[in-house]
Amino acid sequence: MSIQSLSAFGLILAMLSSCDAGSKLNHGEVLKGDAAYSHADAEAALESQTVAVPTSESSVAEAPPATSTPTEAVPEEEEDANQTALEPIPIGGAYLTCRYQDGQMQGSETYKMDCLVTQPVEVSLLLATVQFHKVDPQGNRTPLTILSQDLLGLLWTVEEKAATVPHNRVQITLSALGALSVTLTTTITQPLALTRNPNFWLGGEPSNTPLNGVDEDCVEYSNAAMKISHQNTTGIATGALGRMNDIACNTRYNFLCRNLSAGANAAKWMISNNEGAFTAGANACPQGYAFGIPLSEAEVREVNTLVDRNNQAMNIWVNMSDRARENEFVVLGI
Ligand SMILES: [Ca+2]
Ligand SMILES: [Ca+2]
Repeated sequence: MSIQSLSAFGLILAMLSSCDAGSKLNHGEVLKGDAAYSHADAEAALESQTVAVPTSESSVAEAPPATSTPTEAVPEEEEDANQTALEPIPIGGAYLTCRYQDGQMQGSETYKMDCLVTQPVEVSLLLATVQFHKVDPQGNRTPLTILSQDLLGLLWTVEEKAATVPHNRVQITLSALGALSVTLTTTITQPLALTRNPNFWLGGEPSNTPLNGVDEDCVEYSNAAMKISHQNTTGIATGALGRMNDIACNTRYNFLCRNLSAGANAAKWMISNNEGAFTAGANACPQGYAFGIPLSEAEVREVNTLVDRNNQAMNIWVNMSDRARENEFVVLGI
């Protein structure tokens, strides 16, 4: 059978037959904005990219961390003699990569990412139903909106609401004939970089004012009393919602924690009991919560209400920094 003429049904059969039923594959590569690839990228992303090929949509499985290199994972007969360093590595099955679009404004209600399904053969998806989901750490799935799709390039632009941005797993489910389906899961490895929204920052911030040679690369969040103190100290007024300031990452604060389950009975936001430097945020929050940051205007109002319960001037850490690249503030996924 000609692989190039496979329908969506054939694609799914091809996927399922490319591995033992119920088995788990580990593949990975980085989706570049210009669709260029390299072996180095693929190997760098390998540990965090997973592909799960369940036997039905209701039995989505998560692959374990990769333990082999892409080269080792390639069956001999599927290696492509024409492959170059700029092409995806053929690995015997499809896999998903997603990347947030650049230049998105902090405080947007929705955020966009580009997702690519990569596979070593050209197939048609014209008959398939396609669904995208964001997956939280408990496995709860929230559907994403498909804004555009390129079925020949297997490239989709999808959109999510701000509340699911902290979750960094994305799934695509391809279904055909109402029966067979394949779900591919990926973990977003590139953080969401945001265009700074001045309404969310204290007046004159971020300033990156180095102290003793240490840059200000992590973001503190002020309550109302601290905001007034900042205004009095600097003489620069702050807008109604502005609470953020960049400060040295080794400062010690408590952490903002976000509830990981949408719709849970527990509070959506809380402040950690323990304090620490910014890098301690990954382990600072109790079970069911993770180091977070308000992403929409509505969430900023929620967090302002939380921190303003304390009448004493105080700051807490929120999960944003420009440590990797000066003045590029990014949100790390959970
Ligand atoms: Ca900085
Ligand atoms: Ca500052």
